[in-house]
Amino acid sequence: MAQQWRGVLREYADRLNITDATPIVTLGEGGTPLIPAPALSARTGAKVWVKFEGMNPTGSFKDRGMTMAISKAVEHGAKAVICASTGNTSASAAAYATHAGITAAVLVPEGKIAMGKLSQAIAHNAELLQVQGNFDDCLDIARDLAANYPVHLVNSVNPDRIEGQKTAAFEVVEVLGDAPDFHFIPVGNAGNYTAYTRGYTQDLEVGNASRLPRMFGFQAEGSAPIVRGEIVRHPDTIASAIRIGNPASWKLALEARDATDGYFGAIPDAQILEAHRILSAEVGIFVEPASAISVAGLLERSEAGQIPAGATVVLTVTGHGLKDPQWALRAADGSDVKPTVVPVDTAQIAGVLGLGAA
Ligand code: AN7
Repeated sequence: MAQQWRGVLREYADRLNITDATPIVTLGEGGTPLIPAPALSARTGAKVWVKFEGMNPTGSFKDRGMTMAISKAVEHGAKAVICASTGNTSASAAAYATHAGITAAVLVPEGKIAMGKLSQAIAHNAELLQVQGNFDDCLDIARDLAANYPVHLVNSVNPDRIEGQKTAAFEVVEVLGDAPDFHFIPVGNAGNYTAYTRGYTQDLEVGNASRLPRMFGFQAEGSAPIVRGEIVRHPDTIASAIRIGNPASWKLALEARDATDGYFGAIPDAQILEAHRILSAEVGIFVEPASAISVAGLLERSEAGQIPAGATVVLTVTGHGLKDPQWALRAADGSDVKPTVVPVDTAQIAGVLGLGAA
């Protein structure tokens, strides 16, 4: 019988901070596809690959960090975990906590998280509270609660999260045989940007890779504190996952940028949605808007002449399109997409489809 993928803690046990005493809480996360994207290669002249993190058990990259954070929480005897979230962390925390038989409390900004993510957290039995504030307010409160009450914090300020998330870089290096030249990634709290840099650095140190990729991170223009160099009090973007004005891993991300000759850029919402359409319609990968910013960032940097022909480029797309599917039903001009309605009639349908005569 073939053995199935065992989740990132077991697959990478020798490279992670775990011991035989760590109870492994897994839903089989990781092992996600690295997909060649000929349409993006044709547009840019680079060799473009997409790391599709929507293929994780709860539909986002958060599962890599959550298997680690919840396993460690259980190892330390935690009965309850807490997180603030723009949606994906809450869905992941809820799923892993309930699998482990402990409670997840999640704080989300009221009315500002995608329906799919809200449904997931509730389905997985989280104590979900909608806070009348933004994500940054939620994170402040979650930190406060964890510092003063018997509840374990599983936001990415918890180093176990970053530790688990670095496994995505290991997978990229295994498939390509080396690190890519460039790695493009969405940035909210900048935890994942930091995690990939750690993973690639570890691969370089042990000789699995010969170089570090240049780490290129992108924030939405209305929510771009790292690019602007100051906290954004009222962050705003349709990419709700990265609507974050005061990133938790800000300092670590700047260190990672400097270590990799990296870059942070800001992308307007209209370009995020255009990239979302290109990735869905030309590559066949459906993501949530925040994830499409990797594609938008590549197109912008390529047009700016910053991506040499033939460079190997990996784009991480962080969350599945089914979490926040409404954007596909909006056309480039902003109008609603209305699928054509037809009668039960083969000849008429053939006509509408332009199939010619039978
Ligand atoms: C799809 O769920 O912060 O820069 O609370 O859901 O590591 O924060 C989500 C972040 C990118 C940004 N893409 O990653 C949360 C949360 C998607 C995301 C990010 C998030 P970080």
